Amino acid sequence: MVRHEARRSLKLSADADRGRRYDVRVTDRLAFTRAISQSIARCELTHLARVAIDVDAARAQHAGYERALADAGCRITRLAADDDMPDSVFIEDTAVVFDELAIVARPGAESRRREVPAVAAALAPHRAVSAIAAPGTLDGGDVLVSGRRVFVGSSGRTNAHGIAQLRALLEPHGYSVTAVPVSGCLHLKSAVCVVGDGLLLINRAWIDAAPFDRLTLVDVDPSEPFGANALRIGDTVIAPQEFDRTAARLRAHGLSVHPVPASELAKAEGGVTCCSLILRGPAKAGHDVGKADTDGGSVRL
Ligand code: CIR
Repeated sequence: MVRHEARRSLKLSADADRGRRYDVRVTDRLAFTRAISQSIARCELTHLARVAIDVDAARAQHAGYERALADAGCRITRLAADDDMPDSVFIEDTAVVFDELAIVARPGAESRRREVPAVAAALAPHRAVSAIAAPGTLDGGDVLVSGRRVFVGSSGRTNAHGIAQLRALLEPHGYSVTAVPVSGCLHLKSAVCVVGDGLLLINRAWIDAAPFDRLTLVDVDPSEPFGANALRIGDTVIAPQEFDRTAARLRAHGLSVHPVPASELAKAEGGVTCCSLILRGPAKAGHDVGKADTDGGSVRL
């Protein structure tokens, strides 16, 4: 199957009825997403004032995001959530996945630690799973990977123990781990994200660019400070449609930008990287993590 045909079939799959299983297609990426909790109004907030979130609008935008993931070649599994997980949709923070292993995080916000077990269970069929342990804390939003270089934010959510544990897990696999102080924003990836091979999108007002030597930096438009959070999948960069000036800068670098509406979850301090965990490599043949989406299980789109 040629690639555009694979993408088309994936899109059709994503548009199919919820809960309907589809055949394993030609794809080299899995994306785990998680449902938006009915209790998202009680989400953690650090830098923003609380404003009302329209849950239906947020879910519609999230569905559009999942379609963008499918268009980029991902096979999607959406995990279920519950009222005791207001921030469940921000699945990125619960784990970091490498080709060699998955590392289950220990989120810095205590309210978010109950999100972790279901994610660990979903990843277990695909990777050897290690975990950050107390007193370590680590949010996946603080971990940026560029080739074998891993940058980890030292932030309000990720502490020195978490960083040391991450380093100990990754160095045997040939990764370098560099700690980067984060103070002006929630996570490292609020301020800087990978958008291409050796190419970062950055808001230098929020992060010191010095650690990112030997990488090419694209600056966000100064009027769009939240624009640095973009999700690169293969040749596509999924980015909030609200930040069209920054998108123009990415396109000027030859990148293909897929804009998605992301304004509702932005009120919960979430961006586009936060809403998925992307794994390279096909699922194990015959493996099935799909189930109902209302009982703590998951549903494949
Ligand atoms: C939180 O504060 O944990 C959530 N309200 C937002 C998390 C966003 N996640 C991310 O940037 N990786």
